[in-house]
Amino acid sequence: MRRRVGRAWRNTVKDTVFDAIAREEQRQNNNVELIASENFVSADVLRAAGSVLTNKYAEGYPERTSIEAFQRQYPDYVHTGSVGRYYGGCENIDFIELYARYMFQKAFHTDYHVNVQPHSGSSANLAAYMAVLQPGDTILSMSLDNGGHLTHGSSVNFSGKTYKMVFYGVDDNGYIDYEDMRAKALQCRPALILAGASAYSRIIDFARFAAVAQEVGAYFMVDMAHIAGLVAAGDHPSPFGLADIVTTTTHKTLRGTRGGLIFCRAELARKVDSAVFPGSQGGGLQHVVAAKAITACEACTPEYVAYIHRVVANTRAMCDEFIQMGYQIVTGGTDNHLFLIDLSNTHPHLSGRMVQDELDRHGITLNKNCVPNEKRSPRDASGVRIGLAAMTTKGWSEADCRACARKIDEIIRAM
Ligand code: DSN
Repeated sequence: MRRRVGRAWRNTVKDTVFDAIAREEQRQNNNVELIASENFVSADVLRAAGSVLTNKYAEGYPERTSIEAFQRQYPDYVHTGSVGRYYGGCENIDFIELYARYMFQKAFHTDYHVNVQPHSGSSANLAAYMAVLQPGDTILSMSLDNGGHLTHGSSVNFSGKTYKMVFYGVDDNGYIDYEDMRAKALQCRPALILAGASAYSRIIDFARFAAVAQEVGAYFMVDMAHIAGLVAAGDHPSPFGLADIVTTTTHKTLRGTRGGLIFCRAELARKVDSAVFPGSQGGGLQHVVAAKAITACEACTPEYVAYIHRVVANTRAMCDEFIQMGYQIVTGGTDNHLFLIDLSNTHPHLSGRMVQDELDRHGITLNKNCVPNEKRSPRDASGVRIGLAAMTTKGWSEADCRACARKIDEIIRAM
């Protein structure tokens, strides 16, 4: 009897979690999701992420015997980087990890070395810096309030605490100020120049960054987390061939499991591998690595490429509707999957946070965002960021996006 009570209690406790998961599933099904960094994964990605691979420890990298077996099946696979696991029983894990690498090379049309183990984008950036920099070295990156990312040198993040940061930003029109970036590079002689952003709606000119990096003798790193899907689909110029290191998450436009990746030139492969393990992580999350492999397979399909084309078209359509209604858009438009509405001139009585909260009450989810020359605190912000990757996965058309813009305007006008 006591045992049954115990089991019942345990089930009630578990149900508390499963009930909350069910509620979140319902929220995701019912809400309009406009957060530019979110997406909805396929059933196959979920299946791999929820698989028994979570039971396996696999510190290290595929064994030589596994690599040879893999190459017999996939003769065009060229192995780079570290070799050898610290645990037995890794033959299936090895195959999946090698397949993930192989398929990501195909997805991005690159022969760069791929490390598929970073647990997140932050972990990927941490390991990428560790691979080529010493504490105190200078990084030149885009400032957070101009669209950069926390791990690109924010003073409250490990990056800003470990390295000396110099920032470039955007010009008066909201575009990256390449001249300013070059001037700062010549002045501070950084060890690494970083391109990439989490709130920038225009094409990033990687070739221009690479030229400056070469001029000052710096490593060139690209964090393509937001635009990875567009790079894979050919809707944004590729950083491969220009950057020494490319990091990304796998869960934004790439539409995969939550996680990170590092690509690098072959000569940096061992440095990058050892910065991930044992440098900054222990055992890989091998169920997540399997889900990444599925993500890579999906990114290689014509259906995925067509999806990304629709994301770009949908984003333009919604942005255009806002412009026609008189909203101020940073840079005046978008080339990718997101855009930023600047409320500071058109709606000075509203903060981004107020708009975010009011839209939440109407089942529309987005996030407040700082705008260039921000006057409010980041907690309030003067803008909102809108992305269409998730709703395009749900099947939205350009007409749906325009209708949603009008609905948002109706809600904002009533505030
Ligand atoms: N937090 C993510 C975003 O929303 O862009 C970046 O890591």
